[in-house]
Amino acid sequence: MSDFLESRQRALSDWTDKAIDAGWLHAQARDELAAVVVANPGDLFEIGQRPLVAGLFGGTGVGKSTLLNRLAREPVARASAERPTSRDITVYVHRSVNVDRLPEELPLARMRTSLHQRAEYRNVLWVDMPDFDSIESSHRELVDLWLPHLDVVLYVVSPDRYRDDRGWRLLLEHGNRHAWLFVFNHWDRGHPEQIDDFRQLLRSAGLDDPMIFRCDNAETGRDDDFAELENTLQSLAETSLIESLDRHGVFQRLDSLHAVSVPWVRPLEHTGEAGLALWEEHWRGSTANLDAESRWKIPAIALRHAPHRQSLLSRWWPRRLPGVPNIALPGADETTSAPAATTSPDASTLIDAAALQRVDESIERFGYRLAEETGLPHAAVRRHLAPLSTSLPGELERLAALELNAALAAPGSRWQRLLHRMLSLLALLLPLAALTWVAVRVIAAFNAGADDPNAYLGSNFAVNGVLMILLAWLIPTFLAWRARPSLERAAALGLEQGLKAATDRVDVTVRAALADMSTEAAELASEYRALWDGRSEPDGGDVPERLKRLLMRQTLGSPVHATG
Ligand SMILES: Nc1nc2c(ncn2[C@@H]2O[C@H](COP(=O)(O)OP(=O)(O)OP(=O)(O)O)[C@@H](O)[C@H]2O)c(=O)[nH]1
Ligand SMILES: [Mg+2]
Repeated sequence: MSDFLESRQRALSDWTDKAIDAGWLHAQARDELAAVVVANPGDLFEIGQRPLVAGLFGGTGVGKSTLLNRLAREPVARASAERPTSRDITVYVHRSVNVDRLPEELPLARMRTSLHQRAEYRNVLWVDMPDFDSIESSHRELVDLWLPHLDVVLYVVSPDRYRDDRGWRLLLEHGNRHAWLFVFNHWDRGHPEQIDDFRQLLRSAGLDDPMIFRCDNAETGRDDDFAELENTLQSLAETSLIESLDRHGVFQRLDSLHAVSVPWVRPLEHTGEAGLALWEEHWRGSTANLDAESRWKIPAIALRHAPHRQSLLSRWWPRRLPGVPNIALPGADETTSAPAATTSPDASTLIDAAALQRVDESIERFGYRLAEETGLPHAAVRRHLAPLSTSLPGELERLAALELNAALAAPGSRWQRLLHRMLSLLALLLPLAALTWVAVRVIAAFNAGADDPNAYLGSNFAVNGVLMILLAWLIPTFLAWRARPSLERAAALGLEQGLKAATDRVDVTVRAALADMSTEAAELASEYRALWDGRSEPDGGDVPERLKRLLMRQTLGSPVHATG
């Protein structure tokens, strides 16, 4: 059973390391886990049959060693009026029991072993401990080291010591890890009301019907419960009861591991929705600011991208609309990229260094808010969001440049571009037609002039002809010039679209990072839950009736697996 506990502890420790490395857990979690006492009686023996480990526990001078000597019927432990008397652990055990497998943390130098051959205690290993309330701190340390290894704690009190504070604290602290028997020593000086009072106290601690044995070790002849105590201990030393106690102890220790670790898992659950809702709200505010800060730059940047209007006469049939500058795309291969940029990409779009910094700061601020408002560990949040500050800038610049290039490559609406082309065509065809007509008239007049000199054309025709050709060119050219789509407006539109595309991309990327974070957290949480799968504490029905009286109430049907 303790191997099972050990493997669970190791698995939990691996999980903890993983969660710490991923930033989901603070580094102190390792220490918190290490501080959970998982030592148990099974650690003292080889796997298989083992005796019941019963320890005498109590304040100084309550008569623990005297009681052990009485049980052993021989002076195995030093008992005296000197305070404190016992400085070391006395182990009283049957010769047949192998106690070689002591855990490293138990100091062998501070243990005396007394072997016996008494058949009635064959299955009980007695441990006489020093006083827990000693002025000697080493006594308390020894008690703390041995206590987890006890199946049954015989809490020994005396008439003047049963309300002891420290003993009470230890009882509440370790209550659910052991079976408890209570010995009211010095009964020769005790009063029945004290027993009732003590019983009442134990009830309030969670033991409904505690077993209290009155013992008069001075053997003054007063009626006591020593024989009953002996019988009870011998009956508890049955293999099935020891196994049951063993199982109970292991589950209680698992419960402690669970109790210390379960709060770590809470932030891992439901990370998704809270994060998304907060991001939506946060990014709405950030885009509004970014928009307000960027919009005023549009006219100036657009003007830089629009070439100065060419003169009316410079071109009348552009193969390509004039002056479309290709913005170099960030990240594009130099050799394959579009013709060299007329301006640097940084200044060409609204996504300049300042805007990128704003975005970066906004994501960083969001990380802090997320951690603060949802309780998510900031280290984990940062691990998922931080890479965006390297991957996003290039991508945003590229997107903005792409949108601007696209807008500049096709300025104006389709109809506007068609009208411009038709007018440009007319500006070519109409003067040609006028010229042809004038030429035909000139040739015809020249032919007729051979017979009739009056047939030659006069200066009036010359003036009118020139005027007609001029008008045939001027009117459509002027209209085509007017109808030409504005590159400045196209640039402004492209800049706006670039800004929107960039902010949309930030939104999508952060959402993806949050989704990744959420998946990672959910996987960790489910790995944690899997650690406790198949673990169920014996409920009240599984604990033998004889043991129930000795166990603290809250340990039965503990809420351990409800949360696991
Ligand atoms: N009258 C009377 N004296 C007792 C009884 N039990 C123990 N004593 C005496 O109480 C004194 C202390 O007993 P110990 O057995 O040394 O007490 P302890 O609890 O082991 O003390 P530490 O080892 O110091 O923790 C001794 O002088 C015992 O003889 C009892 O039931 N009645
Ligand atoms: Mg003693």
